[in-house]
Amino acid sequence: MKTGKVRGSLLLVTVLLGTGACAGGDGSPTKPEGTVSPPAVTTPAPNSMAIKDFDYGAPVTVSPGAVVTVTNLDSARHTVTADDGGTFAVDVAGNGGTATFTAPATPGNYPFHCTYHPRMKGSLTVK
Ligand SMILES: [Cu+2]
Repeated sequence: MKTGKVRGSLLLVTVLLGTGACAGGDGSPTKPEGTVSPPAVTTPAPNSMAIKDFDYGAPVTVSPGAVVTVTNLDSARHTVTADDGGTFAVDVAGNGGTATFTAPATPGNYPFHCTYHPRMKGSLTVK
């Protein structure tokens, strides 16, 4: 008897919005349509980040003082701890646990890490 944890069916919507009128010339690769990739990494909602596979994902940009929601999709517990030690620090339980912290009021770039897994590095931009 299995209790499947069915989550993440709303992840598909964000993916579809990514290909629009990109007039840039940065050479971003275009995925062929019809290729169904697993819902592994998606763009998180504003003021939120998701930890998955011991990875914080893309750098997150928030407004000064914003409340940032962290979701931990791993089974292991993680933290989001500012490298300076005091600006912000939050402990996030595994298996879909969430926590929030308040972004710094001063614009800037704030690198952070996981205290349990020091090789985990992330970056928060406040502007
Ligand atoms: Cu960790």
